[in-house]
Amino acid sequence: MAPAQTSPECLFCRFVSREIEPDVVAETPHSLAFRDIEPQAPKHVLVVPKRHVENAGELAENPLELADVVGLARDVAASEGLDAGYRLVFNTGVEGGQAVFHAHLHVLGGRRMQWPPG
Ligand code: DGP
Repeated sequence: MAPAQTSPECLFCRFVSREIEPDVVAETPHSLAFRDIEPQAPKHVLVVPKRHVENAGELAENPLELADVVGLARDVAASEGLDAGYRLVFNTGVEGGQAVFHAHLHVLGGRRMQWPPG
């Protein structure tokens, strides 16, 4: 897998390097999971690739890295006790609701999710 590359301007890269310490839940050599600062559900964790990629589409160019992110999200859901279910979301692009342009997978749970999303 490609070595981790960071972008000095990127908030989530600064979390990965621990220049800023997020509330870390779990990590692998390639992915980091931390609590969202604006939780939208009782449990809300973000899982990011340690390498700087802008969005989920770019992340998909490296299937092993994508699988690592999704696998860590699954493990976080289990460790957070989300046995009844949870939602995984990649907001992608401005119209997709993406505000931070370092790919991140939202893990949301602890309440019944609605559909369609807003
Ligand atoms: P998105 O809209 O998909 O780009 O989600 C960005 C998420 O990042 C949003 O749910 C809030 C979260 N976030 C923004 N700034 C911070 C921060 O400083 N710390 C943490 N833990 N989360 C942040």
